[in-house]
Amino acid sequence: MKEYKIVVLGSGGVGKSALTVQFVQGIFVEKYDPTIEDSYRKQVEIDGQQCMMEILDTAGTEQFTAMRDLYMKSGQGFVLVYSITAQATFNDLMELHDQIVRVKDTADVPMVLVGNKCDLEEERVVSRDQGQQLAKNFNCHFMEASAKNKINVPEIFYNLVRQINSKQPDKSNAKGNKKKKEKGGCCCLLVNKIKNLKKENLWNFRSKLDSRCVRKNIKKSSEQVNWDILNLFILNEQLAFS
Ligand SMILES: Nc1nc2c(ncn2[C@@H]2O[C@H](COP(=O)(O)OP(=O)(O)OP(=O)(O)O)[C@@H](O)[C@H]2O)c(=O)[nH]1
Ligand SMILES: [Mg+2]
Repeated sequence: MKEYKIVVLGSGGVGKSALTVQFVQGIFVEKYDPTIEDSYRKQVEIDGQQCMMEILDTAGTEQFTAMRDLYMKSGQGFVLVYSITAQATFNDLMELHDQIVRVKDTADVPMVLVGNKCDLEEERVVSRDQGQQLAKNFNCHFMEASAKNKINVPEIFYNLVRQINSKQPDKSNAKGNKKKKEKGGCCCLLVNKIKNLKKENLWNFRSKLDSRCVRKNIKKSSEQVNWDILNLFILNEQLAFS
C-alpha cells in the first residue's frame, strides 16, 4: 500500500489539530490544547486505490519549532493553515513557505493553503481573494475550510494525495514495485546518486559504506549493494548527497 507523509503547518491556534482530528477521527476538538507534535495514521481509498496517510500535526507555538527542518525534509505534502479570523496567522505563512522551499530545494512541492474557521464569517479579517492570491504566489491549491462545520476537511487531504501522485508518479513506494527493483539486482538509483556525488564525497561515502558492511558482516560486490543496508546507512549517517 502506498504511504503518504503529510505535514500540517501554521501558527498556533489556527486549527491544525482540529482539522487533523476531524479528518482522522470525525470529531471536532472544541478545547484549545497547544500541540507539541502528534502523528496520526489513516487508511483511505482515493480514486480506487488504498492509501495509508501518515499525518504529522505540528506545533504552531514558536518554542517548539526546532524540528521543522527535519519534518520538512521527510514530508511529501504540506497543509499550510491560517485562520480567516487572524491576519497575523496569514502573514506567518510566508516564512513557513520559504522554509519548505529552502529545505526541499524546489518550489514544486505538493501543498494546499487552507483558510480555516470559515464558519466564523462575522469575524473574518482575511478575504477569500487574499487567500487565493497567496496560493497563486505559492503556486499551490487553495481551500477555505471549517473543522467545526466539517467543510472541505477530507478534501484538503485527498487533494494532497492526488498532488503527490501526480508529482511523483515514478516514486511509488508500493511494495510490489520495490521488490521488482531489488530483484533486478542493479541499483540504478544508487548508481545515479554516486554519479552525482562530488569526488571527495564519493570517497567518504564509499569508505563509510565499506566500514558499515564490514561491521555488519555483509558481503557485497561493487555492483551489488544491499538496499536495506544502504537505507540504514543513509538514515543513520544522514549522508548529504550533493
Ligand atoms: N469556530 C471554529 N473554531 C475552530 C476551528 N478549528 C479550530 N477551532 C478552534 O480553535 C482553537 C485552536 O484549535 P487547534 O486545532 O488546537 O489549533 P492548532 O493550530 O492545532 O494550535 P497549536 O497546536 O497551538 O499550533 C480550538 O479551540 C478549536 O476548537 C474551526 O474551523 N472553527
Ligand atoms: Mg495543535
